[in-house]
Amino acid sequence: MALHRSLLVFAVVALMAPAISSAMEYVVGGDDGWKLGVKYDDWAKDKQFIVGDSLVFKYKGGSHNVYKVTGDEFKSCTVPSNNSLGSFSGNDTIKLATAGTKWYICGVSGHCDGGMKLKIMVLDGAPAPAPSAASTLFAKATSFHVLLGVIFAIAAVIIL
Ligand SMILES: [Cu+2]
Repeated sequence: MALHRSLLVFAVVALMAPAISSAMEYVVGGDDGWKLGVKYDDWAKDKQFIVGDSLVFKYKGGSHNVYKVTGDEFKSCTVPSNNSLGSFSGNDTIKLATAGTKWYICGVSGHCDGGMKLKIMVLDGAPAPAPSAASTLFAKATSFHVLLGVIFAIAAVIIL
């Protein structure tokens, strides 16, 4: 009986572990990447960014860039005189180190006004339980862990 219970516990842990321990890496804009003509509000709205996650800005090198800006600079599309993010390669990874609202824009003339601006909210620690928690959990779980969890759950049910 103790063995069966431990199998169930293992199944639950296998399903939940990725959501607890794995930092996520988000490609900004998904398959579209970082370019003109993408609604980044829409892309960001169903995502929960947690401290330790990363954003990856993908674009054709030289065509765009990424500046981390303040809320005011975001609103007015003001490009700061120096870029805290360093160089631009077209595959720029930015680690979300602190909680709070973060703003990013493209510094190429006209691009921010053209929609290349991203505003996200970064949360401290694991997300609070919410109606969408199950879908978030599922999205965060790798298929390997899901498979592992399902196998152990089925095994536990058969044995019991
Ligand atoms: Cu641009």
